[in-house]
Amino acid sequence: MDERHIRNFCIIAHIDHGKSTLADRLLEVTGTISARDMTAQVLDSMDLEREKGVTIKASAVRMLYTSKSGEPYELNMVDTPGHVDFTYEVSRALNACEGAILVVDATQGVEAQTLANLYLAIDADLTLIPVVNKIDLASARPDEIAAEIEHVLGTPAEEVLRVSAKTGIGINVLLEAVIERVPQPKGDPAAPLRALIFDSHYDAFKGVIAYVRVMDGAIERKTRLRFMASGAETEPLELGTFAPDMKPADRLEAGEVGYVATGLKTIRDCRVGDTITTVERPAPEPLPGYRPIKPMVFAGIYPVETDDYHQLKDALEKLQLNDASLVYEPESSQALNFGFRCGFLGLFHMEIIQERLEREYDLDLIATAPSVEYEVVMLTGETVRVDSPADLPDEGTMAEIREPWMKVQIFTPAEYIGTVMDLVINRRGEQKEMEYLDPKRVMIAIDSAALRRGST
Ligand SMILES: Nc1nc2c(ncn2[C@@H]2O[C@H](COP(=O)(O)OP(=O)(O)OP(=O)(O)O)[C@@H](O)[C@H]2O)c(=O)[nH]1
Ligand SMILES: [Mg+2]
Repeated sequence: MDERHIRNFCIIAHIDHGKSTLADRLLEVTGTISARDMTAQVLDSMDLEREKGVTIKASAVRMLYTSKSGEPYELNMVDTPGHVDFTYEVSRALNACEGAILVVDATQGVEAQTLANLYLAIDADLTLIPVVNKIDLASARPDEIAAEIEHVLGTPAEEVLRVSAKTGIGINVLLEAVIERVPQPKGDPAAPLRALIFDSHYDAFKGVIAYVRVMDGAIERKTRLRFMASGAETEPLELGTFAPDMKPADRLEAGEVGYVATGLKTIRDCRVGDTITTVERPAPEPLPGYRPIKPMVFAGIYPVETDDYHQLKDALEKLQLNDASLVYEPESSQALNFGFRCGFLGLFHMEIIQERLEREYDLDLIATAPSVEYEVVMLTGETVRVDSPADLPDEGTMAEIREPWMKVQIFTPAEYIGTVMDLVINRRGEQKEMEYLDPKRVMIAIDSAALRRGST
């Protein structure tokens, strides 16, 4: 479709503010999913997501919509997770879009991940559409929350949309706002192909499936493709869009989002963040790609049965395709034999990875106690980083051991200052600054240890 009629946007918010439910309503109003096939949070398709009631994976889906003025539009939407441990999913999704719907719960207001995700979206230069959700609830404070959004974002409170993702109030107005406010994609359809891989998964028959946003040019079946970073070449087995299941198509054009079934069985050949171009007319420069992620929590993962080591290795490789924030390297321990040292974004991320490995790859695993990365200054003056107790140098050779500290800003109603400060001190925090934002709200800046003493 012509880029003038394409809009690419994602939905971002703090955890549980109603992103996936809002996505449900958009899918319903656009007729992408019929009322009969609709379930609550339909894009949370993984068993784990449904059991825990949280989104873990970002999901992309294409919707067709005819605007009030009668024009046909193609809307590519990405629903993102709100939990801080899955923030890498959000940051990658943002690079596939020109706009973001920022959802704020009308009973909760602006929270930590609202701000964190907002800053990511501003960094990625996206147009924001702030929305107050859950206005159907008796305890909703839409006017107050809209004023709060005006305060952090600068969008006048009257331009902040008000919706109920549960009952469907305000959804049509929101769709029109997406078309009006989100800019069209600005790729060059005539230029050599450049498509950004923002996610992927492994399919036993079709090999690595790359989720792509086509920036310039077009992908067609029977064109030979090249992965610019890895240098691998392949002819795609299938192309298509997410509807929300994979639906084959003949062509993906500049501005569009979809998938390429690469047929590649070697996982290293197709990496998230790489740029796809054609062999015949390669693009001179790849797209910027992604910043590598910095893991915060480390643990060893070992198979219960030593014989399952190779199966675990294979499983980690495949899972990493679907979760680019997982890092791992081989490790051995006297007690547990051969396994892997894995890095995670947080304890919840660690729990999810372990569960996914056990369920999706049918493995029995043991995980060691999680720890953080320490910096050891040696007597020689050299600094080494240690993320496993087994790698700690001899005591006599170390001058100092440093642990990770965080700079934290806490926003709280003034009446909770006492309780919050108790918590801070409990976690070895040091207060650096306290500022009244208004007579009722306070910002406390602290430096704090990343882990509580005794928690590892
Ligand atoms: N009353 C009411 N409840 C809502 C509304 N929107 C969402 N909810 C409820 O809020 C809870 C969280 O909704 P989700 O859509 O899963 O929230 P989310 O932002 O996708 O959550 P994560 O993806 O885990 O960050 C669910 O119990 C929804 O039913 C709304 O407009 N009104
Ligand atoms: Mg969700």
